[in-house]
Amino acid sequence: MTDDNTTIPARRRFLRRGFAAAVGMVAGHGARAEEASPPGIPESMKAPGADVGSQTYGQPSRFEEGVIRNVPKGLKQYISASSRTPLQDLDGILTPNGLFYERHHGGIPDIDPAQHRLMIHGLVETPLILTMDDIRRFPSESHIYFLECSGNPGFEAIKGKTASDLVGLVSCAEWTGVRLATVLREAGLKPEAKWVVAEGADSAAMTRSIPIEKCLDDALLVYSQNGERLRPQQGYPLRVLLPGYEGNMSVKWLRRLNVTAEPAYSREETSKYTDLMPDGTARQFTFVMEAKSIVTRPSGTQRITPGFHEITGLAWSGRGKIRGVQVTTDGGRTWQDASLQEPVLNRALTRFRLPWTWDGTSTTIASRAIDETGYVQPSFEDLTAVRGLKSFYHNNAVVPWRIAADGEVANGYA
Ligand SMILES: Nc1nc2c(c(=O)[nH]1)N[C@H]1C(S)=C(S)[C@@H](COP(=O)(O)O)O[C@H]1N2
Ligand SMILES: [Mo]
Repeated sequence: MTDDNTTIPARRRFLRRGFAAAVGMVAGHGARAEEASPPGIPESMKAPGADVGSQTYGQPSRFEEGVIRNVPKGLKQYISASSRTPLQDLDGILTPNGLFYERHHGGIPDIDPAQHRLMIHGLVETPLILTMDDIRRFPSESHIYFLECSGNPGFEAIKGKTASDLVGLVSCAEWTGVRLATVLREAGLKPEAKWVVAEGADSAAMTRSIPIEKCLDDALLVYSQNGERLRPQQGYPLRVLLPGYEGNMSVKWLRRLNVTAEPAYSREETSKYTDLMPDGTARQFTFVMEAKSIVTRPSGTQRITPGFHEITGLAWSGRGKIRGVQVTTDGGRTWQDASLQEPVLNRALTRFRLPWTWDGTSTTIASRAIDETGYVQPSFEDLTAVRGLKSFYHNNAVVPWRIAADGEVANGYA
């Protein structure tokens, strides 16, 4: 291979010189960058690379070290804390395990699976205490589902800067485990059984009541996520996964299932995770996460230049599949259908895309999701007209991004 500039058309030569000069200004390595650029031979081709197994558990490229979970400032207390998925940096629909959002109320416990037990008792014929080996002997299933915290974001928290600040408490994974129904049938449900109260083995003793219909439908006891065992942050070695329901009910570090006739009325279903309405009453047991979407690119703090851009983002619904996503590029005057990436899965994140040419004038872009029930994601005005401003949970409003004439993208609410 030769590095003969005379064979390159004049225009490309100009671009190469321009690029090298720009790099040179920043890094002072213009000449070396130019040598490494095609058709030159980069250093990576001149000597063998790192050995196999140099990372026995693989890590992303060192150049991706900025793609990390976002821990809200001011909430950085380990007892009750959260971290958000960097949605604006990810492609596709699956969240890598190291970037899956975290929300925990009592720190992350360190549990030895050999010591861990799951007790099933209450309104059952045969109370059971199961080891992790017992649980893995049941027939298993794998499904791709999203998980979303119902405080994503709270009603007052729409002032965030990035897509992650605004709705980073949602992620999506392939979950493997056993149907909760299978394990409950093994214990034998008594006819009065109406609720199953799940309890976590963390210092928060997170306790949530799950209606029996959900337990006998698609509820899972999960031990693996994206092919490997759950991470400690996600409930290792065992968690509940309730597809489409608010994340809080998917109890992590699961140690107990108490089958009851009544809900437990625990802290997380009375003082928290209820929705105060304008008339002073509260909605309780608001389980399902309604349809929602967000444009992840271009999105807050990014900067675009005039010309072609693919608008892309994520949509999801706790009620089933996404039927469509509409995108506005003119502040809501007109809406166009985005294309949906196959497969469009039940209660999973769905990737949407719309080709767009930005003319360089300031505007606002946004997406709205429509799910298979026909429900349309509301604007914040429409949502608060019904729900008022005293609510905290279940804000599924449209997220607008304002694009300034200089290409800076910012939160359209702020
Ligand atoms: N035992 C236990 N389970 C829990 C929690 C907890 O603090 N303790 N947090 C809940 C909340 S509020 C959410 S949103 C999800 C978060 O799951 P993740 O951290 O795997 O994303 O777990 C739920 N399950
Ligand atoms: Mo949550």
